[in-house]
Amino acid sequence: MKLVGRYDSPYVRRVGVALHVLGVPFEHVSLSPFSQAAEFRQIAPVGRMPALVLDDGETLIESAAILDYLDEEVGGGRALTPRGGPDRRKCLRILASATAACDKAIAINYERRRPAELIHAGWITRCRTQLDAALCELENFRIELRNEQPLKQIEITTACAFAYIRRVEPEAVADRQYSRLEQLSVACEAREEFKACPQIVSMPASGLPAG
Ligand SMILES: N[C@@H](CCC(=O)N[C@@H](CS)C(=O)NCC(=O)O)C(=O)O
Repeated sequence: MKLVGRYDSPYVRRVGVALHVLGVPFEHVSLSPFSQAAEFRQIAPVGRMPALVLDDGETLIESAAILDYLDEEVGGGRALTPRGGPDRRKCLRILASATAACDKAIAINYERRRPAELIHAGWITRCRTQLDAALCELENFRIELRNEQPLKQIEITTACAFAYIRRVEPEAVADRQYSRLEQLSVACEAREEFKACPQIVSMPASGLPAG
């Protein structure tokens, strides 16, 4: 199994951490859909990371679909997302806030890559308002990770989102206003599964950050 994409994408990182938590062996192919677009699209023509290439050659895209596949493979007892009922709805609601926060931070990040005269300040403001709302929701979900508690998808995705936002939009999480998210992030980043999937901050030859 091959995970294609760079860990500076919160979507790739959450799949990488999940694979480690589940103990599924995989090869990490750290390709960028930006600076290595041609090579990347030979594996996943849509050109978005992550992609998961299974041993029989089937290629999955979209992190939620990949995580769903992994949960199904390992079975109900080990799945990182509850399989049904109110617990599943609550989990999916939290994941929706976390991925919304990522989507908005990414939109801001991409907007800032445009030539200065083309940057739409009003669009950035709109996305920032949505990003702040998603972060507030996440903070109010009161997600905790105690010492012996196994990592599940709620903690994985929320911590990956928080780390990404802190890197690309640091002022959105300044002043320690999200103290519970800060604590969760510290607890998650200390786990071996997170350390195995470090965010890469190096700048590829294109001058564009990869994620
Ligand atoms: N909803 C998708 C989002 C994936 C996504 O936005 N990936 C970004 C990097 S963080 C990407 O590949 N961007 C390149 C592009 O869209 O052209 C998922 O969860 O997999």
